[in-house]
Order: sequence, then C-alpha cells, then structure tokens
Amino acid sequence: MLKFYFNGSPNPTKVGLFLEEAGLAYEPVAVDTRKGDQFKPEYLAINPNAKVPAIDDDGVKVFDSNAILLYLAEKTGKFLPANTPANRAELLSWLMFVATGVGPYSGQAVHFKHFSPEKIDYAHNRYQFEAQRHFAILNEHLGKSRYMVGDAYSIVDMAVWGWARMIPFVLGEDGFSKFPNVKRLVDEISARPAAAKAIALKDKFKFKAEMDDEARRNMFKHLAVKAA
Ligand SMILES: N[C@@H](CCC(=O)N[C@@H](CS)C(=O)NCC(=O)O)C(=O)O
Repeated sequence: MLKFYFNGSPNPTKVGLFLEEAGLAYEPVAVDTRKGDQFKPEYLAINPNAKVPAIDDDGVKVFDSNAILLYLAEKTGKFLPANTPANRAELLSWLMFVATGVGPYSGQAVHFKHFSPEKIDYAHNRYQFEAQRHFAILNEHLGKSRYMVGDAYSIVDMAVWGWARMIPFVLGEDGFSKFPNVKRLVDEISARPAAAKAIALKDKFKFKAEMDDEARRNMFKHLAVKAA
C-alpha cells in the first residue's frame, strides 16, 4: 500500500488533499521533524532532502510535494485538466511557480516573521514582499479564471491551497484582505470533505508541539554551522 510520509505542515497537507480527493488507499507515516525523524537513514533513503512530504508507492519513491501531486495525477488520471498542449503548458507553469516561488518565499517569510532568533528587518521585509508579490500574481490570475487552469479543479489548485490557506500565519491576520480571489479558492477547497480529512490527519498522531531547543536543533541546522 502507498505510504505517505507527512506532518501537519503546508507541503504534506496538499498531498493529503490529493490522496483524500482521489480516494486512494494509503498508510500515513508520521515524520516528526521537531524530533529529527527526517534524518533517520530509512527516511533519507526515501527523501534525501530530509523534508516532508514523500511517498513510497509500492517501491516507487517520490519526494517534493509538487512532484508527488504530478506523479499521482498522472498515475490515476485524476485532477488534471483536459490534455491539450495549452492546458499542459499552464499546468506546468503554475505548478512550478508554486514550487519555486510561493512555497519557498512563504516558508522564508514564516521563518523571519515567527522563528528567527534575531529580528532582522531587511530579511523580514524582503520575504514578506516576495511572498505578497507571489500571492498578488495568483490573485490577479484567479480574478480571471475560476480555477488555476481554466474551469477544472486540478492539482495546481491543491498546490496553491497548501500554502494559501496559511496566509494569516505567513503575512498576518489581515493577510487575505489584499487577495480576495485567492481567499475565494481557499474557502472553496477548505469546504470540501477531502480538505477537512487532510487537515485532520495530523491529529491521529502525536507530534511534538514545542518549538524548543531540540526542535530548533533539528529544523534550523544552520544555527550550529558557520556556512559563510
Ligand atoms: N520543496 C519541498 C519542501 C519541503 C519542506 O520544506 N517541507 C517542510 C514542511 S512544509 C519540512 O519538512 N520542514 C522540516 C524541516 O525543514 O526540517 C516540497 O515541496 O515538498
């Protein structure tokens, strides 16, 4: 059976959404990144990047959330727009935009807003600016299109939902106010039963809640290294 390596953070949750939407049978495997599970040799054999999510689909190992979405969509034929060159181009463009822009900039925005041991105004401002710039591009696009690729709910919407539902944490409580079209998509997806199941999955396991020295040692390895 497909094994889904996850925790409750944005990138795994979008994969959980796909698994629930597609009705695929899967075994969830908790990876407690605050305790350092991601560095266990057996997990590194599945994801050498030591991050979640990853899947092991009867021996086929896939890591990186957007790669997993594309793999599962292509394998099942589900949640892909009609197979035309134009749709394929849009799907890949937006999926990579989320993978290389929305996700990393939101992640760094969260780091410098909530977790950096020093408050560095320059870094905070840069990542808030870039996260907002990316959400503004999504917002503009979703002002013209019901879903990310035309009229079909697809893996790109799932990829967007993963981080966009966290906008109040990434940008602040009023973060959605500038992005009403993104909020429309988030609200629509969050109301789906599959989304509720994907979000609730973490509650079936006991993950370390404290962001203490152990968690910082495991998640912010740079604290102990002079890299430059
Ligand atoms: N590009 C990767 C990023 C994965 C990633 O950064 N995952 C975070 C959770 S959202 C993680 O594993 N954090 C734990 C850590 O950094 O140690 C993806 O999209 O899957």
